[in-house]
Amino acid sequence: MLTLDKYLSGEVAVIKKRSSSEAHPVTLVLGNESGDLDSVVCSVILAWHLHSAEKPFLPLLNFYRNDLALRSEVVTLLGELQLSLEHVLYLDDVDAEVWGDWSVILVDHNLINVDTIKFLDKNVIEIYDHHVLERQRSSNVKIILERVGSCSTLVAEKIFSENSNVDVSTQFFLILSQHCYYVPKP
Ligand SMILES: [Mn+2]
Repeated sequence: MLTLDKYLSGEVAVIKKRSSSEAHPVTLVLGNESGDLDSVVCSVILAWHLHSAEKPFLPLLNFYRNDLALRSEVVTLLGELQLSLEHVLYLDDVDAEVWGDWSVILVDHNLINVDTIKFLDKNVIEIYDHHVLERQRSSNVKIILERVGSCSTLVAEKIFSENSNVDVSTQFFLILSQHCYYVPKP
């Protein structure tokens, strides 16, 4: 089993390189344009969880690479867990020609609103979200939408039910993300 650390530090760069040069389709896991901790964690961990050598998945962060530094809660948590997002995809990497037929899973939003990547909306196959539904339901798109405090709760439920061997730092990543958005009832 590929740990999250190994996936992010090695595997992601390999898939990225291969997929940019030839016809090697990838499924993208895309968070929302605020790029908050919930979106980043869901996109990174769900891509890691679904990835296999035969069917590659990559996280696509919905902002530019240089703007990661502005997301202090993401940077702090990555530092604590010694994880790097150097090799994942950002808006800088968008290539409409190569990505034209790539499938997309949306996390933490349910409609692509950013102009640069609007062409990907027709490729959405699955959605995990906790916001109000902005798109028409269709039989081609599987939608998991619950009005919970954070999308990472939905992703955590899926991952923990499908993999009982999630390593400790990945568990922390998921659990801390949920904690950031947990609003206690008054
Ligand atoms: Mn969220």
